Amino acid sequence: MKEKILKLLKDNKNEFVSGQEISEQLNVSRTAIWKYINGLKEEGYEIESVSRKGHMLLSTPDILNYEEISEYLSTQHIGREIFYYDSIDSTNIKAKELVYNNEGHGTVVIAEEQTHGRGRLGRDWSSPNRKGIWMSIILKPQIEPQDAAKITQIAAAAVWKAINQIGVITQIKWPNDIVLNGKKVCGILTEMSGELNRLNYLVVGIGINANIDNDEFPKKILNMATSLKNETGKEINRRELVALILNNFEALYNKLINDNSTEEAIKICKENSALIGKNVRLIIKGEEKEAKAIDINEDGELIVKDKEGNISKVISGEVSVRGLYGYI
Ligand code: BT5
Repeated sequence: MKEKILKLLKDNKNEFVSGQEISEQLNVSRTAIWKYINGLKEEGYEIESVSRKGHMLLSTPDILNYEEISEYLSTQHIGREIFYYDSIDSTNIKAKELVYNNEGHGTVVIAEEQTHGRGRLGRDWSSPNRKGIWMSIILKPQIEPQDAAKITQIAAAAVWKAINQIGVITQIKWPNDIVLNGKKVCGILTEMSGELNRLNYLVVGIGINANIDNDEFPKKILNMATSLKNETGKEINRRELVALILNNFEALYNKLINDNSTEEAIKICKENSALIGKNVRLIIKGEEKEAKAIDINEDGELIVKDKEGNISKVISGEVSVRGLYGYI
């Protein structure tokens, strides 16, 4: 109901909508309307309420709840259920809890701030309040556990496409980063629960530095991290970007599930790769190896060639990839 009232106010922005009209159109009591309007005000919606005139929406807050995102959303399943939090430890952790409470495929968890945002291999992910997009998607696909890596490539391609749709051209640094001007603007953390040959569920965590200013990054990552706003000088519309990512993700994900095809996603990852053609350092469990990145195969694995000319596949799980002299 809250969503419907908000839509009515949005359809009549800067005009009063009377309590009577809301009550008749949505078949809800005047007392209930007050309750919903007060709830909206608490969330940061600026609404002027005048007796005998009604309610007028003056401004909407920059928040990532379902009501704001759904305006741009064209998916069937992904993001049709959104759990929205002001501040939580980690959206990936919350998503896993929700799966245990039977939350289904396509549910998305979004937080304005994470107090313990997580990267891969136990690393930290800095997630300042209202400055980025910190979200996790719950998936229950019928795929083999070894295909889970493809999902990270699909997510990377979806993010790349979405950022491209808002006019910014980035690069994808296999397996899980999006970079802009040589610095990281997005990281992806795919976590899986399953047995040897059966996948129970996946949680795809996506973190995007949208509007973070330089002084809001921890000092130790300033040399490798940046935000879309920092690089473009423009404030990013986070709700549009969230929806674009989910729209693209669902389309690419459906191709995997329905046609067993990763073609489009891998094409995006290859054509916009920050690594292919470059000499890189592969860091696996503390050991470093130098190689040239030459391709990404249809399973989402990186193909590299070592100094002796041997070609091998790198599987994403345990590896960090770095440039010879720095982050890329
Ligand atoms: C990642 O790990 O890049 C995966 C990040 C996933 C974050 C999302 S946010 C929503 C969801 N909920 C979570 O708790 N996590 C996911 P990795 O490749 O391991 O990179 C982590 C490293 O990136 C850290 O060790 C830092 O050096 C650096 N880093 C930390 N915060 C950053 C930020 N905001 N921007 C860029 N780099 C960052």
